[in-house]
Amino acid sequence: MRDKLILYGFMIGILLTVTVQPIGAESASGGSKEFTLVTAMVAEGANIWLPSMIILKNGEEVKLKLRNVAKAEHGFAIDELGIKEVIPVGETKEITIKPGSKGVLRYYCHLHPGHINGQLLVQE
Ligand SMILES: [Cu+2]
Repeated sequence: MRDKLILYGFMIGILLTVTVQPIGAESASGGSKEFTLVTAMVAEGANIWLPSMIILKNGEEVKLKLRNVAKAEHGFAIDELGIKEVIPVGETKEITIKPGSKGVLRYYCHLHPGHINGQLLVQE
């Protein structure tokens, strides 16, 4: 009986390990990178996109899934790449980016000046 319980506990542990995927993790499917970014409020009136930093290679095509779980619509903009999206409450928007030069690009919400910026670090 005790051995069975231990076995069940072990199996549940394996299930959790396999199904829980960290937010922002790159996907291994198809060889292309994919990140999920989620809106989060870190303090009253202070919103961020999580993760707040993404590192990728120059010329690499990356899919970003922008999930807005906040109670208001938020924007997602990267000036250097000509990206300016508005994500309604509860929705997810998929965009593909392909940076053409290395450096640090900021991503931010163009709707709320108080929204804290994130950084896209593009490496050689
Ligand atoms: Cu915002």
